[in-house]
Amino acid sequence: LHLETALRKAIANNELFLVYQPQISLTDHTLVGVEALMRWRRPGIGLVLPSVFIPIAEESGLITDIGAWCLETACRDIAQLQREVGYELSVAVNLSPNQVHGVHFQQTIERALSVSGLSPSSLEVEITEGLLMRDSEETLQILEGIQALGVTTAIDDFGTGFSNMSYITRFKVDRLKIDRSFVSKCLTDANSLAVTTAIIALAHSLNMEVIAEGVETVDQATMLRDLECDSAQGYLYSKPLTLADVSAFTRTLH
Ligand code: G
Ligand code: G
Ligand code: MN
Ligand code: NA
Repeated sequence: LHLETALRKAIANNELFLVYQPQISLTDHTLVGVEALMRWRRPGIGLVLPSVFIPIAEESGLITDIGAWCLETACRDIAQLQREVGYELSVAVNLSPNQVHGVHFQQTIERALSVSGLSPSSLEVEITEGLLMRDSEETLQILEGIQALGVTTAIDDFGTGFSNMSYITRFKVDRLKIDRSFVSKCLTDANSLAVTTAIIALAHSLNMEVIAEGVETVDQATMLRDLECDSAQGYLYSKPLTLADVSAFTRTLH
């Protein structure tokens, strides 16, 4: 409850901020996008990670306001970054299941796009398999509503959720994100390599893009490129950065 009270004040007090992790094309090594990751700097305490405060935000209902703040901030920041770098890179925002099912979710997305001026095609929302599995009809309608705006969807941590993939034949996902638990072992564990290979084949056979998460070594990146994975993110390229540092990062790639 103590933490919930503090979190309630965090938005108004500007204690929340976003960092952005670069996503790199495995074919031409350009920066294709960034994933927005939330952080909370608590006065007198220090940095609090989302694994700690997102569950509290979900249980308390604060996720609606925090999620709206995140969407709007990410869209404004990336619209500014696009003006600076002069090309269209995308931003991926993580969604909580409760946020998607909250009232006015579609308006929240529309508002973030309109106040920022960001092109809808530059916004990607990351959802979990769990969201697609529960009360599917309503969920699919909400997601199709935001896709109709031009926003794209990605399934986060793909391969770690439930094994029922029937949703994939019902809903046109734009991108799969291979969970880093497979990526980190794809050179040392035959089963992880088999799963990684299968996810890439599944994505491409359904006309989806595929990105590998948690790429830490050149050998992993080379393997993923050979498997025709489209893009990658991970400490090999960059940890999550402030907006100013992303801008500087783009100048190091050529
Ligand atoms: O960067 P990091 O270790 O902090 O992120 C951990 C996890 O927290 C991410 O995998 C992501 O699922 C979740 N997360 C980060 N930012 C957000 C956010 O803005 N909204 C939601 N719902 N989850 C987030
Ligand atoms: O949304 P998601 O759960 O995928 O968030 C990504 C998380 O993974 C963040 O917490 C981020 O800091 C972390 N991360 C990003 N790149 C790497 C990496 O190369 N290795 C490891 N171990 N963690 C990473
Ligand atoms: Mn994510
Ligand atoms: Na993930």
